[in-house]
Amino acid sequence: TAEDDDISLGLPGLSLGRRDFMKAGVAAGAMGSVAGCSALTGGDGSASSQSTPSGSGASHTVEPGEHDEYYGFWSGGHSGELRVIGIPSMRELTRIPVFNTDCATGYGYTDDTKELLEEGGGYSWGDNHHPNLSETDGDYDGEYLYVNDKANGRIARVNLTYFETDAITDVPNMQAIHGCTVLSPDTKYVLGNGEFRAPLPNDGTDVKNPDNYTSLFVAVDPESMETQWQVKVDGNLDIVDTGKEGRWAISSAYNSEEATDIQGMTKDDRDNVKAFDIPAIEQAVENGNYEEVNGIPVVDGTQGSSLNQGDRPIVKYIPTPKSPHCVEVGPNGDYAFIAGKLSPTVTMLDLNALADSSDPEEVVAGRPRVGLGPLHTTFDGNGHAYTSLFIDSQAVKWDIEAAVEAEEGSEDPIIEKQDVHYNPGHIQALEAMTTDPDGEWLISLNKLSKDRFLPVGPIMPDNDQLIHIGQGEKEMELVADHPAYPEPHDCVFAHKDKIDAKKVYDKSDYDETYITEEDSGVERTGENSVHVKMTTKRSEYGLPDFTVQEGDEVKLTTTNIEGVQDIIHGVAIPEHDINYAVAPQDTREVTFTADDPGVYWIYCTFFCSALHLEMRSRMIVEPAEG
Ligand code: K7E
Ligand code: RUQ
Ligand code: CUA
Repeated sequence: TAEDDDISLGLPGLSLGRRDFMKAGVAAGAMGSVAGCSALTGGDGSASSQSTPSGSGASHTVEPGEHDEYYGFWSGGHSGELRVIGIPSMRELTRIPVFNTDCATGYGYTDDTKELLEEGGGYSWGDNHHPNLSETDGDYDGEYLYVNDKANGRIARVNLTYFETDAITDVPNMQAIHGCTVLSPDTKYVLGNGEFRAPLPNDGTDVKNPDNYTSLFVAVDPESMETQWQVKVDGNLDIVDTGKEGRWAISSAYNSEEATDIQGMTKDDRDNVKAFDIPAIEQAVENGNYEEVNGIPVVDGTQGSSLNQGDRPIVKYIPTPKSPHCVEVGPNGDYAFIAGKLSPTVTMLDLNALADSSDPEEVVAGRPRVGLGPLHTTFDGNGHAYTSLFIDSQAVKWDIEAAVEAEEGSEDPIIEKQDVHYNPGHIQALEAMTTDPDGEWLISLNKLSKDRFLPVGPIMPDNDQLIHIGQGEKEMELVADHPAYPEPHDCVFAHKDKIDAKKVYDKSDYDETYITEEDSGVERTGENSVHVKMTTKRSEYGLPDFTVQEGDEVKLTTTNIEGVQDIIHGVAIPEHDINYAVAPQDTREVTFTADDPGVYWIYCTFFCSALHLEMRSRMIVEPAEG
């Protein structure tokens, strides 16, 4: 845009074209930059046009008793959990606690889940943003889901057989992991972007000089969940996606200025997207070209590094308009799409040209002007890209090949714009991250719902909107609003046939701990410790009562011996902060201290039969002698 057509928003370097100015209020407010700027938009800061199309046609109704076609896995942001939502109905099917504790299931209360959280860093919360499904041959294999914790630099794995978190890795040397993806096509690694620059190691030496801070890129083994290697780079890494052939991981990045405040971070006109050459990095590690920090090989991928000077740099730095946000690689793997955030464009990188080109500008295949505040892009598999516009509050559909043909900055590739409500972050179409997206439905994860729902106090839900995109050339149609508790960032979808959820636990997973009705009993294991074993079934515990001594450490093992789907029993112990679920054929243990003499009625929290209320056991804690 021409200089004189720009109006400064008070941030060094952040300016918008005059005709876009009236739309800018919300973004300005959200970026915390211009006090009082929302007055310019007429008070509430809403974006300009927010009529809901009344057109009907696409139905997302799933009749009672019918199933959805797709699983949607939503990150829960700083709630720490994942949510599973059926598409197209948008019905919430379940939640999967990951970095949080959950009293509905007992996650974080039973010994195994307590240990998982403890060994995974010992924090009580996390901020999950980017859920990723494991892939085989570029398609979802239904085994695992991997998700980052932005807050504490962690990556967790969810087992999709049991819909249960089974591993959390607290990655050394990294404070915040923001971008997270799996390396296509066969999930060789789970990759994470360290967003916050910090001293390496961050142990209190040299804390004052930000020049010595660094941002890391990490590879974690998807099976062992162990950290394999890290690469240090210049600038702050943001989001990452990979090509389809296992060679390139493309990370957006901001703050090439390496400043510590917002003015400094947005000073320059350009930032550098990083293209990580995975086999070249592996080679460097193999050759011993690394420094070991806290047990992890850290390879130097900064611009000045000798590993970046030869014919095959381990990291290529590609200039893009300042502070880009997302990177998504299209279904055929030809292009990476980098949303401009502060630039109204999406930069397309030609991944096929990346290996041979020495001039970074050569790999820019297209740069359409899509609108204000582009954050994320998704794909329908029919040659279209859909980009979310945070400031314009729109989803814009555009033609990928037309954008390659068009001049940089051209609006010609744009096919259609759909208003969303309001201010979208991620946008995801069905199976868009595979080599064969399904089209049909699009979700716009809007950060603000404002007037779309009944007011529920000052903290309103987000608004995830379902948009029909059909196959081919159909117009986009807004079909449903869906309130979401704070705060989903991203979602990923798998066709129901790709997920094989178990209906009961597999007893062999619990060989050593599984107990039968005959095993039910109390065993004194030490002067101050007892092991209580009891089964659960409709509608009784294996022990009607048991007695322990004041001060005993009680280990309580419970097996649900039911073989029937969806018959869950709970084990709640009043005044001991214990409550957990035991699914059919599952075994769980809790360990606690019986500190207070008295009688405690253990009861079942899951409604399991007509006599559910009577499902009770009695823990008797006898006072210590003397
Ligand atoms: Cu754009 Cu964490 Cu994917 Cu949020 S990030 S919106
Ligand atoms: S009672 S089935 Cu909980 Cu008061 Cu209800
Ligand atoms: Cu068992 Cu209710």
